[in-house]
Amino acid sequence: MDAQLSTLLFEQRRFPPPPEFAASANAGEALYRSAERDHEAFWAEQARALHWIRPWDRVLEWNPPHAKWFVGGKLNVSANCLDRHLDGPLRNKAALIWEGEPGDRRVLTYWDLAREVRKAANALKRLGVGKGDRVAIYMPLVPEAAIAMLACARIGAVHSVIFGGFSAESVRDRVNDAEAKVLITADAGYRRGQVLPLKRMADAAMAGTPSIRHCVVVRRRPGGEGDEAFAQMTEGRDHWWHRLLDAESAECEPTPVDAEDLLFILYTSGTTGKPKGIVHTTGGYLTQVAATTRYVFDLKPEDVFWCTADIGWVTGHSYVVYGPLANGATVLIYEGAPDWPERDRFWSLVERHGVTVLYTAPTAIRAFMKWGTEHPGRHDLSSLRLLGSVGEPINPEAWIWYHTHIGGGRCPIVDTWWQTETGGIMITPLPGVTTTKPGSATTPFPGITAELVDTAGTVITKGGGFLTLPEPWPGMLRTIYRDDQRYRDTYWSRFPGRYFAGDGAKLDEDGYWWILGRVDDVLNVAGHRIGTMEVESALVEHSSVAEAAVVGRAHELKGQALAAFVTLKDGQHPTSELKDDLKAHVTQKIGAIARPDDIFFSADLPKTRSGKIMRRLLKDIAEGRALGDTTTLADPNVVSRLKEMYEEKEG
Ligand code: 7RM
Repeated sequence: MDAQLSTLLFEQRRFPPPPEFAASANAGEALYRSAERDHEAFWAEQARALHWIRPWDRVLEWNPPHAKWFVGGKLNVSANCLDRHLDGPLRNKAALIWEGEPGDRRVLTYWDLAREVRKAANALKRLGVGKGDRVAIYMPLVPEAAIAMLACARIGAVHSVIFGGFSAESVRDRVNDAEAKVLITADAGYRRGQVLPLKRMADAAMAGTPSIRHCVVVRRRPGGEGDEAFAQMTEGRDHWWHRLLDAESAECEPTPVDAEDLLFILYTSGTTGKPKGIVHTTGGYLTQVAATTRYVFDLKPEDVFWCTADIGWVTGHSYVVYGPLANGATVLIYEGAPDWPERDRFWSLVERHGVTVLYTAPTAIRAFMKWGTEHPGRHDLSSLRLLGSVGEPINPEAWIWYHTHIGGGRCPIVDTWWQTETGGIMITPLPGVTTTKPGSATTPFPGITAELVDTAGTVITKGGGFLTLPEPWPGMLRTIYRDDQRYRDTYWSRFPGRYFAGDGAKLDEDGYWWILGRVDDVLNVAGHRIGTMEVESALVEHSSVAEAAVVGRAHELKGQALAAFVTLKDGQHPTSELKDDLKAHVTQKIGAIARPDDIFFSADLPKTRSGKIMRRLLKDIAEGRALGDTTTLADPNVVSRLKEMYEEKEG
């Protein structure tokens, strides 16, 4: 952290808002001033921009650590994202522009999207899904994924989207934790030219999910129905999406939902092996994502907004689906990889669809830097007017590269800090208002309070410390699904009375935030949160493994990479085949995003006398550094042997 701190301290470049941008920006200085006067009144004003079926009685009820926003209010999220746009000029506007990886394209207007959502909602009702029931969505990035989410919202059902890259076992565990009644999937998805057999994975998951009564299958492959290799349909349980929808009417009244009713559960990694079901409710969440979309991305009627996240992550929920559609925006969605078929795919998409606002992750930007400027250079990117970054700290070099080679030096960059738990953007510049500094997420969004504290929990105003949120905010998680104790323990116990985000940060002399990354056992690999414990538990489930310790090491492109130190059971031999087998095992248990980059076999792991694995030393080894304090080790020889082994591998 110290090395990071000192490099950031040298960052002196300043980027004031371009005057032309400021002249027509959605946000102005006044937004901060009105929010400063009264946070609750500010959020109530933002909530009034939505359509409410019944107004709220009270803006906020705060019984720490539980908040209720817009108490007594009733609304429907799908009506806010669709119906209210149908009476005016947005009726025939493109809501979703979709491109599949193989190059197939579809455009759905607001009218089209509303029709499909209503039909899907009717189909879900027919399958017995009612208000409060959970529906799991395990899909590639196709329009039906967004339609499925909005259809759940329309009938007050709770969705749990499970990233299409997760393994059957991850799907099973998430479905079981939420006791989902219905699973919506697709026969397949496309990634880097490969066909991912999603339905086959869903079948493997459903072998162990007693709560699932029905499975709905979107036909993604042309002519895919009847291709048994991709979708074997179980009579009575499985249904083709297109057949169900064909039989439904396009009339479906939105179900009035309480502001505090659940909108979705989204599972995220924590410091233990078991993912946490983050619970988001309706009124506050929609208020925050709609307001942040409007002011942070400055959306105008003619914009084409492309947030490159998958809907399996919170960024896809808040800034592919709910925030932009609540604002009547045109959203681009792209199914596949950035380097398929060539490394210029993103730039060809920007050019072809005239993307104006692009929101992506530092890991992608670093990959683009490595691939070279010739790829964006081949395309006309002059439609772009604003760029965003999210998911991990963006290093100043990547920021400058993004600004220069993608933004043509003219586009402001919004570096947005937030989490699955916060629901929406929390710390960010406002384009047209904030002077940015490369590498800093700048200051809290209006109506949000962030405070830096030291290890004792005392608020500090400069230097390094822990990022905490002392006040409730509308989009905050309400609890962990069916585990309120874990909610209290995880977020509210380290610094009593404050939400602790798990991130270390620094405040500079201008009050700007520099987020340094996770300080707990959660890694950030290519913008995705992975709990080291999750990977360790997957490894020890392998029949050859006795013990495993997983640490993150700095990685040029991914931010962090996973290094696993593994002790084998007696009689097992450390071979390179076994390494491959262990990597495949983790992929099967969790998914490819958790696949370890390095595996080291070791007869012992460095432990304290009380038996705790000293991950700090393993990290020193994995990063090729001199070992830190080793005085508490039970057997110092263990680390020196490991270090030698590591250096041999390097040499
Ligand atoms: C939106 C999302 C959350 C964690 C968070 C941070 C890191 C996210 C930034 C960032 C520095 C940023 N949700 N993080 N955005 N770090 N600057 N702009 O990523 O739940 O998956 O991850 O990601 O560590 O705690 S998430």
